[in-house]
Formats: sequence, C-alpha cells, structure tokens
Amino acid sequence: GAGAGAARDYWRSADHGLVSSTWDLDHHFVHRSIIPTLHFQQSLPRLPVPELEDSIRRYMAAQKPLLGDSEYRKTEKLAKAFKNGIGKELHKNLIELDKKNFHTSYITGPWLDTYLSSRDPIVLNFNPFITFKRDPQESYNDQLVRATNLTVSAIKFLNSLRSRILEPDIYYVNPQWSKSKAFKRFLSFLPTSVSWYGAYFAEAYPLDMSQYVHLFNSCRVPKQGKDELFSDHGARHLLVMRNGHFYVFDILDPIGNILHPYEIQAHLINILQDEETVAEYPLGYLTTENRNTWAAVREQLLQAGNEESVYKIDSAIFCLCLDSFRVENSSHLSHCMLHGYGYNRWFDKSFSLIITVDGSAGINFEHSWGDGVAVLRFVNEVYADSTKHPAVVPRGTAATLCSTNVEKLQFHLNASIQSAVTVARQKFDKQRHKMTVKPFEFRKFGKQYVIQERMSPDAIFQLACQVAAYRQFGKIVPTYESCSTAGFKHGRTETIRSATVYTKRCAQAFIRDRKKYSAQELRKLIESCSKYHKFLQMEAALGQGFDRHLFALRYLAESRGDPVPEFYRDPAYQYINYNILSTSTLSSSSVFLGGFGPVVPDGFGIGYNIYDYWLGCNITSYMERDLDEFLLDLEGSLNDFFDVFQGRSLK
Ligand code: BUJ
Repeated sequence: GAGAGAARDYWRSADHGLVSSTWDLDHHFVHRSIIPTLHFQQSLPRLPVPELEDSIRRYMAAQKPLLGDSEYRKTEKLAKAFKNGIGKELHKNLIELDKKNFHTSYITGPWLDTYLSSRDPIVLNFNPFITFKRDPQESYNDQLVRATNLTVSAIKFLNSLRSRILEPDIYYVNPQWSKSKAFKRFLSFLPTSVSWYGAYFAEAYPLDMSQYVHLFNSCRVPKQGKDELFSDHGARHLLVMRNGHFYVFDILDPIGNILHPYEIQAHLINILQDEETVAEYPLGYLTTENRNTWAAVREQLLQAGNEESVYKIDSAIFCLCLDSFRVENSSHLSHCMLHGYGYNRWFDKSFSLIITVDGSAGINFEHSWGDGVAVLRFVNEVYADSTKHPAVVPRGTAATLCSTNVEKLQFHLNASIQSAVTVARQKFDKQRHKMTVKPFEFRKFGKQYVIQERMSPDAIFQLACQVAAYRQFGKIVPTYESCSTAGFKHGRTETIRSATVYTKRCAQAFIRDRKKYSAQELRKLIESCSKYHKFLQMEAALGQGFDRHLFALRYLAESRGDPVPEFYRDPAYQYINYNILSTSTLSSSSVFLGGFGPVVPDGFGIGYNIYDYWLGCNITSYMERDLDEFLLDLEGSLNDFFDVFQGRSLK
C-alpha cells in the first residue's frame, strides 16, 4: 500500500532522527561469517553404528542398578539370545542399510518417523520451551518494542542463514585461538570435502546444520497415522497471533530486504489494537489435540473453503504470539511458554516466538524437525542481536505510519468444526491444569567450585537427582539424559543413562547408611559417580550409547513386518524406557528459563543449567506434591554434597 511505500522511502532517506542509529540498509544480517555456513557439512563424520556386542554390554550395565538379581539374569539371557540370534541379523542389515545411505545417519529416518507417528498431543508431551533473559535496557522490554526487535533479529538470522553467511556451528574445545580470524581464514580456504579435518586438528568440532532447513517457513501437518513436515521457503510473510486471531503480513521483499522496522512496528500496533476479545472459536486449540483427531478436523477445515488461510499459517516464516497478559512469576512464565492458554498458539509451527505484555519472551518449538542445539543457537543469536543492535527504540514514531498491509485471516467454520474446537479446548484445559512447573535455585556452588573439586558439574547435578529420587521412591528409577550427537552428519541425540551402579551405591550411602561413612569415604563415592558419568557422556556424544542402536534394530524389524523380538518384550526393556526422570541441560547466557513436560504420567521433566557460581533447574510434573518433595530432596542432596566437599561428615 501507499503507506508502506512511503515508510520505506522515509527510512531510506539518510537524515532523519527516528531510526535507531544501528540500523541501516546493510543491517539485514546478524553477521557475515568468513567461513560459509555449510562449509563443513559435506565432510562431517558419519554417526557410527555401535558394535552389537558393545550395545548389549552397555545395556546390561544400565539395567544393573534397576533390576534385582533374578530379573537381571533373565534379562541377561534374553540379551545373549538376541545378540547371537535375531539381533545379529538385524544388526548386519542395519549396517548394510547404513552403507547405502551415505548422505545421512542410521538414526535420522527412524527417529523422525517416531516423532511423526506418535498420536499424542505435541503440547506438553513433546514441545519444549526456552525463554530469553529480559533486555538489559528495561525500557526495551515494552511488548511492542521487544516484539519488533526480536522479530527483526530473527529475520536477520534467516537472511544470514539463506545467504550462507551465518557462522557455522562449531564446538570449540580450545576457543581462544581456534576462534581467531586467522584460523577461520585458513579453514575457509580448505575445500569442503576435507574442511572438517582442518577444524578437527584444532580441536574445533563442526556440528551438523541440516536441521536449519526446517527452522523457518515450516510446520508439522497432522495426517492420519503419521504427520508430515511441510516447508515453503518461498513464503515471505510472518504469522502473528493475538487473542486467538490470525494475522499475516509480508516481512521480506522478493530479494530478501527486511521491511523497515518501524513499518513492522506499525503493523504490530495495528494488530495489537484490532480486537480485545478472544476469538469465538480459536482454531489454535486444534493443535493441542490427539494427532488423528486434529488430522480429521483439518480435512474438514480444508473442505469448508479454508485452504488459503491454512496454507498461510503453514508456510509463514514463523509464528509471533502476542499474548495479552502480564507474567506474574517464573512459574507462570513457564506455564505460558510451555503450553499457554491454548487459544493464542499454533503448536504445529516449527517454532513460535511468544511475547507477553510485560515483555517476557520465549520460544516454544515443535520437536520432530530439530533438537536443542539448533534452537539454542537461534535463541543466542537473536538475543545478542536484538539487545546489541535493536532495530527500534522505545518511544519511536511508528504509530504515525499507516499500516494497510496486514491481512486478518478469515475462516469459514461449520458446526462440526466449531464443536471440535470446543472439545479440544475442554481437553486441553483439563490437561494444562494438571501440569505443575517449579523452578529451583541452589546457590552454594556452581560449575567453578565443582571443577575446582576436580569433578564434573553435570555428573554432580545428575547424581543429586539420583540421590533425591532414591530418597523419594526408595529405589533407583529409570533416567534419561539427553545428549546431542550433532557432531555427526544428521546426528540427533543419544541417551546418557545416568542411573548407574555407582550412583546406586552412592545413593544408598547417603540415604540408608548416612552415619556409617566418613566424609572422605563419601567423597570417594561421589568421585566414582562423576568419573563414570563423564565416561558415559563422552561415549554418548560419540554415538556410542546403546539406546539409539537398539531402537534402530527394533524399528528395522517392525518396518519389515517381523514380529518384535522377545528381547524387546522383556518387561525390563519396557521398564528402562519408562523414564521417571527425563532430563536435559543447556548452557547459555541469553536463556532465563526452559523446560519440557514429563515423558510418563508419574515422572518429572527436569531442565537444568549449571552456572559458574550457582545452579538452577525447572521441573515439570503432573503430581504437585511429589514434585515439592522431589525439590526438597534435591536440595537436601546438594547440601549433603557440599558438606562432603567441605570435609564435614553428615548429620
Ligand atoms: O533427547 C532428545 O532426543 C530430545 C530431548 C527430549 N527430552 C526433552 C524429553 C529430554 N529434548 C531436549 O532435550 C530439548 C530440551 C530443550 C529445553 C531445555 C531446557 C533446559 C533449560 C533449563 C534452564 C533452567 C534454569 C533454571 C533457573 C532457575
């Protein structure tokens, strides 16, 4: 429209006082990397298929703390039979298949398939969230200002990615010199077929970046039996949700110029001022449904003449959710980001950027297309860019620009669709009320202290969970710690089994036999847990766990229509995969909170971060009282560890 054109001319003219000084025509990117984004992609190592022998050995070691002697012997027998029989054959076939699929990893297909085949609602069960810290300049935390700045930075990230000038993801063992410009130049001259090795010799590990294709313009589409991932990289519009209404506007021009920030802001003002009441039948609720149910309603939606509007939702660059309430505390923030009130979300979008009235901001993401590493990278870049180079300043003048290019999506809803929305809302409301989220902070020590004690901070937190669970349940419970395998081509994750024979011994000492041990002896026990955990963590990161391998063998059997081998029907196999403790950690200075739901109805979802001088976690559960107890026990274990580290014996 005329308004948009005028605005564009306006901000292109050199001398006007309105636009933040850090924004100019060249600022369409978060940075310009010397090394092309996908420089290492071709030469990434392939995810190894572990030896079957090793997987069985690791599996049995993980089963040991969970099983009584006679159960253990039964499982051992089944494992042996599997290893020498059907397992051997499956393994051989898996290797052959893997050799034929050189461009990817053995886990990629089956893993994606498992996500997409699950019929459970994705909200609460799969979608995690990560929230940004507040903008350090408090006046920038105004909802409108922050929404504009974060959106512009997100689009700059997209542009950098598409232009292949986004820095490649690299895990640096020795950041000082391998991060230097000279080194990067050297790497950029290496041909892509060998570039990975150049980095490797400098202890810099390039990570797989294949997941980024699904970051933008993407959506999970419900289908009967198995969902699909949809992307349309040609689409240039942003989807904005407000009070359950849907709006779109083009945010990129055909050659990738970002709409002027004040124009974006004008559009957002337009949307914020549009409707104060919640949509009568907010379609977002449908994305909280069982996937088959939702797939059927989606068909109805399409048939009722909503194809174009649905397409605009699916293909939008991402979904910006402008919530119309203030966040009261950390727990409220977690609820808002993990599941919200349902009406102002489209959980199927690859990710949604959510911003509340008080400027709290976070990402809720659909999990099938990608893992924490990719999303965290995006979060870090967007936070850094939006705070260092904010596109708009508070009290800017966008309000004077007219905004005519916002389209409000219209839907034709028949009675059947309307009642489907109502039913979805009722179910969702019931579920979300059952969910409890509580943050916890421990201030006595953090990463620096534990390293000084020559132990692994991650192992210490995991051990604290083990001891707490042992106190609460009187036994060792199945535990999952997520570990990225992004160091490999198309790698995803591997499981670290943090419940070990060492943690069991340690938990027994701390809970059952507290008085029997000296501080020195307890310290030894903690040390052995730490050492072994570090080893398991290294194995997992190298693709040498057992979970993905055994999973892939079973998937192979099933996909051929073979009966599921007895090994997998073992109650002990089911039990070890019933993870009471589901844990995941991230380390970032731009993240305030994060979390995800439990994976079993009577379990906990534990997101944690170990900072230099303290540590914190954010735990979800469907059982509030148990969660309170767990948190007390967790604090108790950490206090005990601190006493032991300080050489004090336990009280
Ligand atoms: O393992 C996998 O394949 C993927 C896992 C699945 N699961 C969540 C079930 C473990 N997915 C992830 O690990 C992604 C999780 C992303 C969110 C992580 C949040 C952790 C941050 C918590 C920060 C807490 C700080 C509290 C301060 C009071």
